[in-house]
Amino acid sequence: MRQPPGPFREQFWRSPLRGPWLASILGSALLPLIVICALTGFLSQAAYNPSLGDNSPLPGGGIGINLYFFSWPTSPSWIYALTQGLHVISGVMAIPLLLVKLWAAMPKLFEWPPFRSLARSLERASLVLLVGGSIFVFFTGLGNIQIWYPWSFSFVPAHYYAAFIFLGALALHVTLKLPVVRRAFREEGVVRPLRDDRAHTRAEPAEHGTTAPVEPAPPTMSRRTLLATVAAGSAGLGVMAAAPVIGGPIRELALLAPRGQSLGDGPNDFQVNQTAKAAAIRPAQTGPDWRLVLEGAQRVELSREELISMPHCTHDLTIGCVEGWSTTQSWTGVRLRELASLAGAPKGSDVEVVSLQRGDGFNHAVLSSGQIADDRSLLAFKVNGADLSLDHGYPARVIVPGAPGVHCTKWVKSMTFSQA
Ligand SMILES: Nc1nc2c(c(=O)[nH]1)N[C@H]1C(S)=C(S)[C@@H](COP(=O)(O)O)O[C@H]1N2
Ligand SMILES: [Mo]
Repeated sequence: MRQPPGPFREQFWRSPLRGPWLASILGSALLPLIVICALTGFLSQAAYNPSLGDNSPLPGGGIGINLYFFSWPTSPSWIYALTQGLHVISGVMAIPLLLVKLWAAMPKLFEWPPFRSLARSLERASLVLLVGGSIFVFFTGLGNIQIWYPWSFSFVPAHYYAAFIFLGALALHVTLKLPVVRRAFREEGVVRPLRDDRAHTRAEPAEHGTTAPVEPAPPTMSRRTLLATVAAGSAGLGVMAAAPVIGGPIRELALLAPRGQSLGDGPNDFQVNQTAKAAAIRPAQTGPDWRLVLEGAQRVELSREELISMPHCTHDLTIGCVEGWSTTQSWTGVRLRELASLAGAPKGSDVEVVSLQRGDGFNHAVLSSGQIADDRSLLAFKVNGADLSLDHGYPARVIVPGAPGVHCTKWVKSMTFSQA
């Protein structure tokens, strides 16, 4: 086959920075972030308690690939805020590294001839899954935290199953490239190339099958400038992603978070996921006619006054949202355990909580017996000493320590206790 012109010729790729060492250092920096992101991603799935009711965000509960094998804990109460925060922070921090890694590997995309041997062809096919999978997983993840869905498929299953493809291809890639990394670090040193300023920057030896250029251009920057720029970008994004997790005054640094604005006022002035308006909650539904319906061995209806007159308590609890923000507030309400016994719930019951809100998947959730049993799990009617605002779930909302925010149902209408 005649070699086509342009990028299909080795001479086209001239950056003196490209080569096995650069690929190795970028890969080594990227790998820990991806490992953290993957582990916390799978934990997020477990946190939904997917075996309860229709809690699983995956169709059919996970079609065979369900890594859920333990009951999500309620302690520490910020566990989900932490794991999901790490998922979003590590994922966002990986993006600049990933982009530069793709740039560094670009000549591979145009290697000619495309079919040299079966082994090489299989490796290249796996690169399609690696590159395509990584772009897909990071792009959809970024879209989700921006609440921006420029696609018509369902986010969670697509993001979840694509992660398997990406991670499978990555495992193969790491295995195949380990000798290359070893050799690059042995020959160039792990950090030695960082000592060279621009004047001393030399291309790595051009060898067939590597990304080191055969006709290097003069350097326009040193490797350390390139890596420092990427590291600064990664760290900057990390701070912006960590700000809404940590909260407090540094929340202002959450320049990437679309929910960075404050909603509500006074004691209710903290992050809102979906406003009452967006959830189409009508004032009449939350007025004096509102009743909380409890179903267990018996059916009990409570007005808000009756709910408030029950024994209640106050706890500082964290809402951790899947989108990577969290907020800790002081919640007052009746223990779920108390409501379970009032309804005559059978021992070991789960509870399905249903909202006044209609439609979307946010309007109900199933909580486990372990979550009900925790003394801090509340049907809250106050926050920070004031009545809940309509946006935070007035007349009453669930708050469960350690649970994903999405299970802390607002505008609760009914709670049905039943044995799993
Ligand atoms: N009925 C209802 N409850 C809901 C939601 C919702 O959209 N509708 N959003 C959930 C999500 S995803 C989160 S993170 C928390 C956020 O609670 P907040 O809006 O009071 O901060 O509420 C949860 N409860
Ligand atoms: Mo959320």
